[in-house]
Amino acid sequence: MILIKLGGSVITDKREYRRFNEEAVARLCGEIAEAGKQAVIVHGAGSFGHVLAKRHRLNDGYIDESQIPAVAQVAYDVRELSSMVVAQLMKAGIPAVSMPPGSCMVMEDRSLDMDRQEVVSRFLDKGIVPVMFGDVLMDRKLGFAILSGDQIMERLTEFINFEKVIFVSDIDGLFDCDPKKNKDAAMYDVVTAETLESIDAESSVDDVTGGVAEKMRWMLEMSRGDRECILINGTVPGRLKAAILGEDTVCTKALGGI
Ligand code: IP8
Repeated sequence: MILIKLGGSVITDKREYRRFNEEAVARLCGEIAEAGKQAVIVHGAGSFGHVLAKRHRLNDGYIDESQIPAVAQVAYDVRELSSMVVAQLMKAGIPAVSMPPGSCMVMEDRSLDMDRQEVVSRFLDKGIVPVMFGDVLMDRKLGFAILSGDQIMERLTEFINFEKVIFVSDIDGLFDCDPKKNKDAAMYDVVTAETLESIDAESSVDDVTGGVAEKMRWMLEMSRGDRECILINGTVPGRLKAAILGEDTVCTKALGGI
């Protein structure tokens, strides 16, 4: 069983409100189908979630009534996005069901309250792929808040024994500094707890490196036990399928946990 996160930067155009990257999603769903392994899919919100969530400060929780229509609009937009992702999965021959987290879960001070996953396992038992996504959730303390796809991933790994976790983004992997600003930036093929220690030592002098350390820590946390956590560039055809099948491809692999 594999856990795949389709990042918002790949499935949407982040620069434009509600712009769906249909072509990329169709290809990625085709790659998942061709690889033929059972999967749970989580996707990001991209421009279907972040634009309005930021404008109306939804992650700060309830401030005033003016935010309420935006809560409903974001919930609507990310459900539409999820339906479009599911439509592409089904076109590729994968039976899939969208499970909106905000419709069945709550948060407590931005922490997801998910104590069981019966519904996920029952879908999986019948060969149906559950699709979850970053959403706006009711929050016991804050009124409402934003749940990221990454938070769902973390919780799912506590319940299900995934052999592999794959993050599909629009970059080739993790770099030691920003590759857009520094042509000498080097990509990590493999990261372990030792790599993180060496980065941590430098992060106090470099913000970008600090950001890399954060991502690395996150990937390592997801790679406990025998599980690999892989970051790939989903804008390049073939890499997702190769990563699912365990074939050689350009990526960063986190191993061994922390
Ligand atoms: O794209 C964010 O989820 P993410 C969810 O996985 C919303 O960070 C609604 C902005």
